[in-house]
Amino acid sequence: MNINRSILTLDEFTIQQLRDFPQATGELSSLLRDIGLASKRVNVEVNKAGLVDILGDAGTINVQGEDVKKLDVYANNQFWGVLKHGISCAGIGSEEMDDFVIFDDAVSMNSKYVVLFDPLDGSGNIDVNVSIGTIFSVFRRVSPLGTPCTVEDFLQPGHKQVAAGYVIYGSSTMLVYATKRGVNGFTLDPSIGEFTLSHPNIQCPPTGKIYSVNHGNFFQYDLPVREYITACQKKNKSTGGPYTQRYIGSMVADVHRNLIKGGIFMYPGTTDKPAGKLRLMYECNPFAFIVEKAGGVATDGRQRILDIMPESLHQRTPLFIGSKLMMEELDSYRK
Ligand code: P6P
Repeated sequence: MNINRSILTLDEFTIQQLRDFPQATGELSSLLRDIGLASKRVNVEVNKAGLVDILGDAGTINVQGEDVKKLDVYANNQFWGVLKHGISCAGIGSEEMDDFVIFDDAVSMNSKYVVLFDPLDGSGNIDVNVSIGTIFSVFRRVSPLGTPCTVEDFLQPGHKQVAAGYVIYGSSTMLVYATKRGVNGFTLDPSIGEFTLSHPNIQCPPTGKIYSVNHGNFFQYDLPVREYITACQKKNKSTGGPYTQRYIGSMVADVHRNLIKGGIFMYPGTTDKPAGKLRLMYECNPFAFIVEKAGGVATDGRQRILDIMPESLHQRTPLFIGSKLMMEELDSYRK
């Protein structure tokens, strides 16, 4: 009997990957399924955020100095819970928590991975019903199994990531993750409550017509960035300009669109904030890993994002990420 397996769920896909690589222990597959479960729980609350008293500020201020909204806290706790009670994670780092958290039970201390995440990025958009997202990054720990995880397990350069991904809570809910084997996208099918493989082997188009940047900071960007942005607005037979400017103000939504359609997303440093706004460990590193695995490029304006040696959990970096040829065009303004 020919069993139809054209539409694999996330669980079936990760288990299939396990069958294809028998030497794998299954911990990473299990970790990705745990993240999928937490995402489904967050999705339920995000979808009804406008209906219950979960909106509004939780009254606390997070380490970024931003008002924390209740949904942020709820999302943070969902990922914390599944990762702590799974079999794959020795500890977590989160945008919502000042320091990393060690899982000190025996099973967790014997787990191979640590996870960094932004539980609900773009949370300022929650109240106005704009797409928001979760971003996660997975490292193999460098400290000995059987001992508590250490800060060195988290502060690894991005090219050491084992997996990275994001969930976008938008017109549909999608989970996209990358491993060394490639980038795959799963769309939540509410009829069965499962993420189903909808975007196998995602490739970032080598060029595109979309540039994403906050024009309000234009005069604070350095000259090469200002010259490139200006060029994006001009007719140009060789590059197909003028381009279209699209900027939602929610990183997951902006980068996801450019990953699928082609484009460039920029959050440059400014005169006020030379390091930019976006965080390296749980925003820029995961997206840089994903976009590079899909054939794109990600830099801080000088070096690969994935080559940056981290110094602290919440450090920021300028970010330029997207289609290879558009990134090369941007670089030509720096030379
Ligand atoms: P700005 C959301 O707060 C966020 O961290 C990213 O999701 C988004 O890309 C960026 O900030 C938007 O920042 O300064 O342009 O409003």
